Amino acid sequence: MQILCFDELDSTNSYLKREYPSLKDMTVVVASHQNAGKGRLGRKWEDDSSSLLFSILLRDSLDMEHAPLLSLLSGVCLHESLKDCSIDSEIKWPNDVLIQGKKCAGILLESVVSDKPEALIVGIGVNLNNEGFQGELEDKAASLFLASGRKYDRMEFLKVFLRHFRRRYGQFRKKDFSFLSVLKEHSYLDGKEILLDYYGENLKCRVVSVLDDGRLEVIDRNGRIHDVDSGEASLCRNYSNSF
Ligand code: BT5
Repeated sequence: MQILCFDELDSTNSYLKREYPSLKDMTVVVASHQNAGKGRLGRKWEDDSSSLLFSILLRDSLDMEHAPLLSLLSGVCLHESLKDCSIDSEIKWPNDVLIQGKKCAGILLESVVSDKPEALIVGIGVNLNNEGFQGELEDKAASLFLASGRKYDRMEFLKVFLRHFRRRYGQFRKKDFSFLSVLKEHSYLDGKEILLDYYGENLKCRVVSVLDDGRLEVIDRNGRIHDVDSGEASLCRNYSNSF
């Protein structure tokens, strides 16, 4: 597994999108800082140089049918890595990891497709040693340091994560999706009221649970059940008022 390290990049995902033709399956790119870190749907990923920011390139034997599950798989591996640091976390479908309800990690899964699928890129930002957050993130973000009072070595934490990822991705390739049971057990959204962007419509609903296939089962205000996958729906926000 080749690990490429940079002091600064625009975005580790963007780097792999540009450079993947010359790189091997499972190449990992790490940056100490990103000047154009990306979240999903054009959103930004902020860092103050105290985070772990990396992307993994997947090129061989791509399973595009199950590819969206890789975001959930990565969330489970982050949860397991935090557990190794004695930090409890929950996984917020489809791509966040939370410590005491605050986001400490986000996952951005991107694909490169031309005539055929060329690459999948799993990008992950983990707030490691942040001593605080500003503005919009002040009350919403967590870091491992804020949770534990300890500072973490970026490469050590990456190694822990990659150990979990290699094992889980090996299982995934054999169609063993047992990571989903960990997700179900540590799912943040169960029972919560949320607003989903569902085929362009805002759907106010209550989460029932994550299903065995990784979809999210929700119930709308008319009592109708919907099983949504992350490609069909994105979470607008938690909706605090009951409906
Ligand atoms: C994500 O998007 O959570 C995916 C983030 C992926 C970041 C990694 S870093 C390495 C790789 N290279 C990249 O360029 N990206 C990946 P989303 O679910 O859209 O969440 C974005 C939202 O999270 C923002 O709109 C903010 O509200 C919040 N946010 C931004 N920075 C944050 C941070 N450091 N900690 C917690 N929340 C943050």
